[in-house]
Amino acid sequence: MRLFTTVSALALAISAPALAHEPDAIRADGHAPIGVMGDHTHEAGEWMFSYRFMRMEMEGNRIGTRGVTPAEIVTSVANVNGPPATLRVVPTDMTMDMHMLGAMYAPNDRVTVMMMVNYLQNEMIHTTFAGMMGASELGRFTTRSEGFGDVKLSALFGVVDTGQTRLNLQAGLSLPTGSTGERARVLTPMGTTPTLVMPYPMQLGTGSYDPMLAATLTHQAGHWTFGGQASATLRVQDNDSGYRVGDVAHVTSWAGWSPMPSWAFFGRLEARSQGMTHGFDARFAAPVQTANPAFLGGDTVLASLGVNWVGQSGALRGQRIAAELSRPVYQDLNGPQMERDWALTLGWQYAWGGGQQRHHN
Ligand SMILES: [Cu+2]
Repeated sequence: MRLFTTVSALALAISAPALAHEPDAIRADGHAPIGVMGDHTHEAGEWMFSYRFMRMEMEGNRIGTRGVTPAEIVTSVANVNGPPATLRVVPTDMTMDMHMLGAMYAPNDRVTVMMMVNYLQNEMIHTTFAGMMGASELGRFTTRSEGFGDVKLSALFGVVDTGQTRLNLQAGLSLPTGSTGERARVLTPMGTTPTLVMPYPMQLGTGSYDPMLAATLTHQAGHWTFGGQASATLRVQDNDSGYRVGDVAHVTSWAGWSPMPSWAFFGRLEARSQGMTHGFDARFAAPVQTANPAFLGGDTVLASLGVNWVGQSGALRGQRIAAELSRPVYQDLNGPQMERDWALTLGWQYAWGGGQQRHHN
């Protein structure tokens, strides 16, 4: 009985409407974990500027759900660009750094427009195997690509907003501003080092106008917040290089706990499915898996932990800082393909203008 009383008192203390006593408080859980885009809208006249940095590490390879070694790849996987009959070069590590600048503006309470500009830095480490067959290592080399990616424009429509429950729909377009012709020096199985156009994963853009659609539902209940988002990016046209990157379907859901308005802690699951690349770019003629359009895409499930902080007073009021770390829990890849290891996203967001920052409460 005493335990029950204690638990009740504790529950009451936790669920006490502390937030209601601070009508001016800005809630950290008013935004989704930083890895989610387009989760919230703004009120008429409000602007938001954001910067996100994401580092993603990939290490090792798999075919489907099974890990494969470089030696196994170069002795068993056919080279569609042959001869040689099998692949001779294997990527082993990749680091992707993405700097994302975002701007949001709400011309009215119903519509928020959003623009995102990415600057990408990719690095891929490869092992080259000597000659036309066998698994004798010749050497290693690293390729790099860097530059602006595809600019994304979209509009968010607030469909439901009860204060606690919100639903928004997003429609957008990814513009082909990122290069599809990045080159790098490689080490061939014959020991030569020509400069070639790099295969699909090292290019900075898709080369096509890609429509994007999303729906996001969030619900706040006391110190808890729940959210879910489903989105799709469609590749509806071949690019000038003769190929079309696979469509992406994506769902994610999260739960957040906010012990006080300034802080929110999140757990999130994310599933992503990408189709194979269609068509073929004849410039990518190397005996490496990344030059085969059938070895792109697959299904991935990620689990993430995140934290949001928002300043309440003075110059820090409305400044948001957030971090999210993700690890894959399931990967079924059209492979051989490099597998994800971990990703870290850091972000800063600031909104101003408008009225009482209704959507940031
Ligand atoms: Cu915003």
